Amino acid sequence: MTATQMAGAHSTGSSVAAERQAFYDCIDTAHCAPLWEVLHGVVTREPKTPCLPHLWSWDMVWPWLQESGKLITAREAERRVIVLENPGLRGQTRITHSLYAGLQLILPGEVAPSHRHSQSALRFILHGDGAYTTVDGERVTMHVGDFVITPSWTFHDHGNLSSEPMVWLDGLDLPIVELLDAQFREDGATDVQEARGNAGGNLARFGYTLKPVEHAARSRTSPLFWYPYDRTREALHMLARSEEQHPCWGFKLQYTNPVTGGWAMPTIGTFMQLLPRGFKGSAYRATDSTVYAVVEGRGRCIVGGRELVFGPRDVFVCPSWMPYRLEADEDAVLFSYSDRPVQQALDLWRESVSAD
Ligand code: 1HN
Repeated sequence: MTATQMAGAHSTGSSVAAERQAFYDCIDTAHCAPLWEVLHGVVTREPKTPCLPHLWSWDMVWPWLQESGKLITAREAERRVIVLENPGLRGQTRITHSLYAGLQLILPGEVAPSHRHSQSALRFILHGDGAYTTVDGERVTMHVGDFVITPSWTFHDHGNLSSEPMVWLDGLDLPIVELLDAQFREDGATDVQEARGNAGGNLARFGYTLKPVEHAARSRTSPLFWYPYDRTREALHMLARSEEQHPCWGFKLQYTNPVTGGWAMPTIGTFMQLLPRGFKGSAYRATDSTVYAVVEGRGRCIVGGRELVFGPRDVFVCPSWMPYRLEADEDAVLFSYSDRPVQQALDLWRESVSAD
């Protein structure tokens, strides 16, 4: 007997509902479901993200990072990180629907042991000076404002040979790789990789709009994996002297793979922008939820009826398609990252200016 026959042949209004429910219950037992009950919930007019705007202030998290340094060693934790969880995505280890963010502390003398995984990672240095990361045997010493890439499936360990704590923002494509069920991980043979050459070598090979003649790309990720802040800052200030500012984002540059001109990372777009003192940006929105980290200066992000007041080392997030405005009280430099390369590769990315 079919579900319809079970519910009876003569239908009144309420029996239609009962008939339908009986049908749904019947097909449910075989892992089937009626699309028409959910269609408008899954194909929405506009993005319907659970991601909420939020700011994590440095003044709030820094004491907690220091406390975490007393509770567990970097080696014991493997990575001593306080995850920044979006308030709309609690328990999901992510700052936007598609990306992860965390603040990692490494104390003087500590080692975060070598491993590799399919997830790509970025480090953006917020505090301290002189800790290193080694990526597939190449070591770089990191400074505030530097952007460093750990490409997918490359061994990486971190160490702090300086005399002060170092904190950086980790950005990973964890939720994207999880969505695709493509995750692998492996421990290194030793905790600390033997370093060959130095970061100067990486910069010399790829950091001057030149490349070694024998270079053949092995992955989509930029072969340049260290973008020192002094150069990025200089580029922004030179741009500000020679170009008109954009009404929404001031002066904004994206980090590129110097060999292809494409994104520095295949899954994560990375940017640095300068908002001149007194800047009052027009409203902007785009489909890539964006994570901002403040390098210099103070200002505000007006988003979702809230005012996120920012200063150095604060991290804040603007959700997909929600209009926001940026303002600066003093020259402000903001690093940001999002899933824009993925959306553009799939012809999904949209933006609109003055969306108020
Ligand atoms: C990871 O490998 C690091 O290598 C940091 O420093 C954060 C978060 C989730 C998964 C792997 C690192 C991470 C991570």
